[in-house]
Amino acid sequence: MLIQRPENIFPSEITPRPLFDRRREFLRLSAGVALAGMLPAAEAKLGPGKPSAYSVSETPTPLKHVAGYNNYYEFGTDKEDPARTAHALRLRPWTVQIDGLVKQPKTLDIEDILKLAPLEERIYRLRCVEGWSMVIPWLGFPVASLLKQVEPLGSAKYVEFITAVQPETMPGVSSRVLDWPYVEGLRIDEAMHPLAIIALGLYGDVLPNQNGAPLRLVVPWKYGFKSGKSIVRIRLTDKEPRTSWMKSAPQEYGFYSNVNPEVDHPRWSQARERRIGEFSKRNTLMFNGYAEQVSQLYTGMDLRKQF
Ligand SMILES: Nc1nc2c(c(=O)[nH]1)N[C@H]1C(S)=C(S)[C@@H](COP(=O)(O)O)O[C@H]1N2
Ligand SMILES: [Mo]
Repeated sequence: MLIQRPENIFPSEITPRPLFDRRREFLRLSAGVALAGMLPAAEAKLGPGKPSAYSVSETPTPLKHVAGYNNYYEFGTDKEDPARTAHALRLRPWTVQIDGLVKQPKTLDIEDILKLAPLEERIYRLRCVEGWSMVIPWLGFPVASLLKQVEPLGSAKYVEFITAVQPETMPGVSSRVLDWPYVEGLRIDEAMHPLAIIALGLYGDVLPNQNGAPLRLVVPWKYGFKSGKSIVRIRLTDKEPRTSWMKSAPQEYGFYSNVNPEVDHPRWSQARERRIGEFSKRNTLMFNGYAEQVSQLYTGMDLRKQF
C-alpha cells in the first residue's frame, strides 16, 4: 500500500515553467479565455507540498480530466458544466465557521487556514459512486489539524461539513436536484483519521474552482460524494448529520458510503470502475484500496446494513 512515489512526478522536478503553463491551462479550462498576467489573488500558487507516505504510486490522472470532468451540482449536473461555469465562484472574502460541540468555536479566514499547517502532497485515488475513478495529487493537511483549533468536546461524535451556496454564481442551486446547501458528514474518528484531509490545492497549485476552491474535504476510502467542496461551516454534533444525498435517496446513499465492491448500489454493481482516461475497467478495491489503514474503524459493523 504505502509504496514510494514514482520518480517522474517528484515535486522538486516541477519547474516554474510547467507550473505556469498548467495555470494558464486551467484558467483556459475554467474561464474559456487566457487571462495571462491577470491572475487574481486566489490564483496564487501554493507550490509543491511535502511528499506523503500515504500517497499511492499510481500515475495521476491528467489535469485536463481532473479539472474538466467534475461533479459539482451547484454548477450543473453534466460532467463538463463545472469547468464551464465555476469561474464565477466568489472566492474572497471566505471564512469557515467551526462550531457546535467544541470548547473554542472559531471563524477562520481562508488566508489563515492556508497557513495553519504545512501542506503535504497526497496522491489519492478518488472513486465516484457512479463507477469512475481518478488519481489526484492533492495539496492539503489532515482534517485533524483544523479540528484541533477549536478543541472538540468529548460529547462530539460527528462532524458536519456545510458547503457554500452562492445563488448569483451557482446556476444549479435554483434547481432542486439536491437540498442545498450540500451537506456531508463523518463520524469524528473518521474525520480524525490521518488519511482524511482538507485540500487547498492540486497538481501543485490552488484548487480549480470546479474542484472545490478554496477548500474541500477529501476522504479517499469513501465514495467521492463524501468529499464536500467549497466548505463554509464545520459543525461538531452528537447526532449523525443528515446529508444531502441521504435526504435525496436514503436507500441508495448511506451515511458511511465506504467504497465496497461487495455492496452494490441498488441500481448498479460497484465491483468495477473505469479510471478516467483509460479504456478498460479495473476491479474496485475494498475501501478503495485503503483497507489496511481504515478497516479497524468499522470492526463489528455489518457493512451491508451500514453502507
Ligand atoms: N458542494 C459539492 N461537493 C461535492 C459535489 C457536489 O455536487 N457539490 N459532488 C461530489 C461528488 S459526487 C464527487 S464524485 C466529488 C468529485 O470531485 P472532483 O470533481 O474534484 O473529482 O465531489 C463531491 N463533492
Ligand atoms: Mo460522485
